Amino acid sequence: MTTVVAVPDLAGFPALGRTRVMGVVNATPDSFSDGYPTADEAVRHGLALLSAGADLLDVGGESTRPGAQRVPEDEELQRVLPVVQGLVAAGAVVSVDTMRASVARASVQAGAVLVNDVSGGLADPGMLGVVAGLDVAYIAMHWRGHSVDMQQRAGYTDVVAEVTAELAVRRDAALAAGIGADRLLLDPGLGFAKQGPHSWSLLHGLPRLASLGHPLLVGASRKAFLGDLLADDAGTRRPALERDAATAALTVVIAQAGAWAVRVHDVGPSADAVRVVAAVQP
Ligand code: PMM
Repeated sequence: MTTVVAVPDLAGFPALGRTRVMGVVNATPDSFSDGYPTADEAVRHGLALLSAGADLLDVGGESTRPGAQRVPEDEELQRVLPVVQGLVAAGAVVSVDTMRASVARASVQAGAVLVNDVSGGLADPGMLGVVAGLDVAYIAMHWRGHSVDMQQRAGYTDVVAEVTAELAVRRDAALAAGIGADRLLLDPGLGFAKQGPHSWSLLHGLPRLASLGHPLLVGASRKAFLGDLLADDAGTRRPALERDAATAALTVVIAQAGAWAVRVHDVGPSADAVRVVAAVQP
């Protein structure tokens, strides 16, 4: 049987002895699998994810699906802030999914306790310093460029070694900017400048990424590599909304590797899965 690795702690979050489940709240009209364009709809969806067992909610106002164009800053703020405020008021632990320091700052002022930056501080030169000053947890994801052309950057000789090395550079930048080592999470960025085989290799290589010494967050939910794996006999990709069982299966794999959190759209099955994995521990 696979050995289950202990889940590392993160300052400001009580130890649960299991992988956490982060529910995705896309306050967007154009994310790849869902999206809640009004604040009311997004808050309602977040509350449903909490009822389904989410430990925390990740609110984003800018789609990062392959090919996506950037959203103007004021629009991102308008999308995200009322949702962060509504969910914080309802007692949720809220993370903000943004590449912009201004959105991170405003969201933390509205009660968010985690900044999820898919660019690992590369998109906005002000991000790392702002987060350091806010004294909240920070997720640095592996990223090679904006979504509009990121898949052209999916060239690797040894994807696990290269992603580990590139994340080590982002870790060093975050620490140098003053983000506490016990506040920093790392994320391999499945599907971001990655072809399907790269994402599978990274899932296999999670222990190597964990050797960087920081808790890991992994977002596999509904991603294209699952659609390819589950394609029908004619080769048609399984649609995004029909990838949730495979996502839950991956939650088991990711939790067994000792990740701090999985980021998922369909929370219930993953909330069960992380508890099952924890119960199997010796
Ligand atoms: N994936 C998406 C968005 N944000 N953040 C982190 N840290 N890791 C991810 O893998 C990740 C992310 C894309 O999914 P979505 O468009 O459904 O939110």
